[in-house]
Amino acid sequence: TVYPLLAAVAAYLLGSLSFAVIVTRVMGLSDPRTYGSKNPGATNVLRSGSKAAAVLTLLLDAVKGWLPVFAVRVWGAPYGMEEGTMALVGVAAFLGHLWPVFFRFEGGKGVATALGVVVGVSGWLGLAAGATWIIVAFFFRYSSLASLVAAVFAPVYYLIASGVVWYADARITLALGVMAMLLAWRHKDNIRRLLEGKESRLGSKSAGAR
Ligand code: NKO
Repeated sequence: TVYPLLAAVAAYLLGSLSFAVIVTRVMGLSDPRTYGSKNPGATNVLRSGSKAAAVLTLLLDAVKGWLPVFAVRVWGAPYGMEEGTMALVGVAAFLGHLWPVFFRFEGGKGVATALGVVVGVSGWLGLAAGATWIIVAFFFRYSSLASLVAAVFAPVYYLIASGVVWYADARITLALGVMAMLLAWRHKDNIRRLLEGKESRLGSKSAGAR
């Protein structure tokens, strides 16, 4: 049937809503693509000084990853959509965030949206990935490093818990792996700065990266 394809297109369009840009625009703050790391993401919005705008960006960018996965889980069955389509729409929303059709295909790094997708797959998995991010961020004070470590561990947690908490679905596993790899690739400048000791720390008053 054509339903999974329609759902994927809808998820991609939803993912294309770059909330870092939208939230800052609505709140009358400057465009995050013009300062700091230039990344339209919650971390860079935080560099504007507005915690409220950063939290709102994180929340909305996560919701757009979670909603399509959740919707397929709850309403998909009568249309023949299950795990495979959940994986598909999750990746579609993630790709929308990275390459948004509404913003000249210049999007973010996918951390918050991937978190939303992971929460949609399993609240426990989301909790584990989120806790990983928080622990790394707490000890090292680098948002990017925390994101990279959490992204590597998310598929690992999913596989470890399979057979214990659930049976790993190959398509969900693939979706997590693809998202983790694209997320890491989008952090290549961050990785270089981390290695050079030039990455900006969370809460630092410096202008940020670059
Ligand atoms: O501006 O380049 P920057 O320093 O801003 O930003 C680097 C940063 C970009 O990401 C963000 C979003 C911040 C979200 C914080 C809470 C995240 C909890 C993450 C769990 C990640 C799960 C990934 C699963 C992958 C399959 O990195």
